[in-house]
Amino acid sequence: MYTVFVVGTAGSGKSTLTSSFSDWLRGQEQSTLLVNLDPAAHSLPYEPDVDVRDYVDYERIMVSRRLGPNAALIASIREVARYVEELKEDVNSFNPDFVIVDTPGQLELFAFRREGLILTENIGVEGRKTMLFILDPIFCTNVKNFVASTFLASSIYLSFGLPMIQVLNKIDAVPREHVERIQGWSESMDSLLVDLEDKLKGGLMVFSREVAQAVYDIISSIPIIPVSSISMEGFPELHAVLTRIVSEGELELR
Ligand SMILES: Nc1nc2c(ncn2[C@@H]2O[C@H](COP(=O)(O)OP(=O)(O)OP(=O)(O)O)[C@@H](O)[C@H]2O)c(=O)[nH]1
Ligand SMILES: [Mg+2]
Repeated sequence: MYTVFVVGTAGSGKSTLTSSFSDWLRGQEQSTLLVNLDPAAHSLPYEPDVDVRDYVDYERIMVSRRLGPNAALIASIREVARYVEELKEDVNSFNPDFVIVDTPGQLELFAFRREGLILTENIGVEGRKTMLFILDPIFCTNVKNFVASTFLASSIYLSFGLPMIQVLNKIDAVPREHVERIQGWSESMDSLLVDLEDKLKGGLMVFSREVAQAVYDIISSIPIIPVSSISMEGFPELHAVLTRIVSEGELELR
């Protein structure tokens, strides 16, 4: 059993990728279990096998405690963490090849709070987990946003300590040269530096080289795989990297 946590900023495509990557895996004869960890999800593009909404009622928490949407989500995720043993048992009882876990849209409420860590530590088998950090190319085409995204990915990596892959989603929705530009930044520090120097004006320019170096170092340990959750382009490559991480993890465990 191998567990994949799908995280990313609001609307980056976590639920759509959860749905279509699991369809793709099933097409490869891999049994796949879908877990929804988002208590506030209204409708999902897949039928979850394990669903936190069976345990926690976000709307009721919001109304009964008179909370706003984000405070209600914090309270709901706290409540979800109380059911961690039940969720763990639900998942383990299936024992599939892959478990794909969709996470809440408000990334910071999941990634930078204790409850997020409790859930990722308890769901799945130690040493057989990976996190997919979903990048939105519409946002990342701007070099400053690309840098911000990379730093966010590294903060999440530090927070959870799980192997991580950055998935550049929605590549069908942007011109091919935008995708190539983003890939270029991840493959050549000079290309990133040139575009960054062009965008950082005045006093900020003195940081360009350090920022480019830091981003380049992070990407060398958190690879970027371009995919489309609509056309499924890039899924074979994503699967290959996941498989490589699994086998490296198994070697480490021996
Ligand atoms: N063109 C295109 N659109 C996509 C792709 N993946 C997701 N989308 C669209 O992006 C929007 C957001 O997708 P979701 O899967 O709901 O994103 P999410 O990250 O789960 O959103 P939250 O849970 O609300 O944070 C939807 O309109 C999707 O149809 C993709 O690969 N290509
Ligand atoms: Mg979602």
